[in-house]
Amino acid sequence: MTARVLIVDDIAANVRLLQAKLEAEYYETLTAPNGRIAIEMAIEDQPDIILLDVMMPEIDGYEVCRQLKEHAETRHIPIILITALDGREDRLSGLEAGADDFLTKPVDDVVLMARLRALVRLKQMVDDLRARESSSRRAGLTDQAVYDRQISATGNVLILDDNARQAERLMMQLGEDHRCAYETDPEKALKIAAGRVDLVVLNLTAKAFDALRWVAHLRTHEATRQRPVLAIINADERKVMLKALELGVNDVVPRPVDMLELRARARTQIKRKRYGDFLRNTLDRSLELAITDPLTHLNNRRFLDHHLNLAMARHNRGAAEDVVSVLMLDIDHFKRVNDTYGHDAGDEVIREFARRLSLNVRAIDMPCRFGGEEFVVLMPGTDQADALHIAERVRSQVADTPFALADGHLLDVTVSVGVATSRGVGDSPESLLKRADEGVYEAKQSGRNRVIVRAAA
Ligand code: GH3
Ligand code: MG
Repeated sequence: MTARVLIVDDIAANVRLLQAKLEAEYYETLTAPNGRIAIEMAIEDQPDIILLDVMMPEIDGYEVCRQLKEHAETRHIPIILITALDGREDRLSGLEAGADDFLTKPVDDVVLMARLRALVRLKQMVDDLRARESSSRRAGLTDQAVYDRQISATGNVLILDDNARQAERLMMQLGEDHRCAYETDPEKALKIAAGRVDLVVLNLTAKAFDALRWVAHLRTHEATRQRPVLAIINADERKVMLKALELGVNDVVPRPVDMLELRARARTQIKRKRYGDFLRNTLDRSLELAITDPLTHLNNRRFLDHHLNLAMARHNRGAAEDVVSVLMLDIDHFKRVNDTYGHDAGDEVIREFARRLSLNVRAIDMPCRFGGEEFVVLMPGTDQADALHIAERVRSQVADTPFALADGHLLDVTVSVGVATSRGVGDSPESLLKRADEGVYEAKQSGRNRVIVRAAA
């Protein structure tokens, strides 16, 4: 798994050193000698990760970080700040500025690579979601205000620790920013983590249970796979730390826990999760819009095509009970409704027609708006006799009760229906729909308000 890394440092020797290390691991590198150029390059070149030195003339690393995180085009790019050893204040300022991680000088190669791998994985997930989001953004669906509210919100934090006293201390500190709960029983914690939890703070030094195994469990279950985990480790247990990162722990804090650092890291993790949630939500919404007709809330033609293809492929594989029928329905003399009562009245009739159609087909049937005043019902596992029966029921439910318009008019509406049933091997969705359409045509020709079956030729 490779990625493009932008290295930002004003000292050329530092740049070359990092560049050599990264290229040896097959990362692609870009370099910038100062903050101003780094920001330009981040916007222009869209690197996957930014390695940013704190100490630089003009604009320092914090300010670069802040600006990158404010910019819509760069805020999704993970930033690793490189600070001086023991630069506790540096690290806190960096995390406050929105940095995703930090490393201390001299940079430990193994730690650098482990952090890079973790961030590249995350970046790929975010990219994937962003690509889909951009199509909904074009459709005007995402709302910056909603986004800002979501990512700045406080979160639900679950603390798992066998040491109740430490857990209470963590609760008090994290409780300033978030809603917290703690658990000492790993089994119970797994169950809670499947619920509305934004972050798990895990004591990896716990003696009463195997914390690494617990992480492995969390990562194998669908409901908890995505939960961010912030682990508390012993500073000198480097192997455990690497194992934890490898298993999917998102971040670590060494003991004794610096509470300010913990709070800052928790905030970063929760923000990141909110961002993912936000992208997923807009994605679901745009998906729904893509297959729904806005006037009737029935599914649209795209949805029909997809499911008709699936249903016919199933029937073509040979099982007789997988037979498929379709109804094609076209409202009679609909143009007259528009011409006489106006287009809005026409819309009302279409909506009421859709409502009656939905009420009179079965749960397994899929009523869709095919276009204008034309509808198709896809009926999986339905033979011709049943399809005919349902078509007749719909026809009479439309014809027998007048449509009441909002302005008080009562309209007599009728519909012509064509019915077609799949023949198995050799039959296609196009040809099935064509036969149903021919049925509609014949119904219109022979006086409308009737159902015509197009039997297999
Ligand atoms: P027929 O019985 O032969 O089907 O006659 P018809 O008048 O129903 O058929 P025609 O195809 O001549 O006219 C359909 C009309 O439906 C034309 C179009 O303007 C109107 N229409 C299509 N979509 C909508 C819509 O969403 N709202 C409204 N109000 N009218 C629509
Ligand atoms: Mg019509």
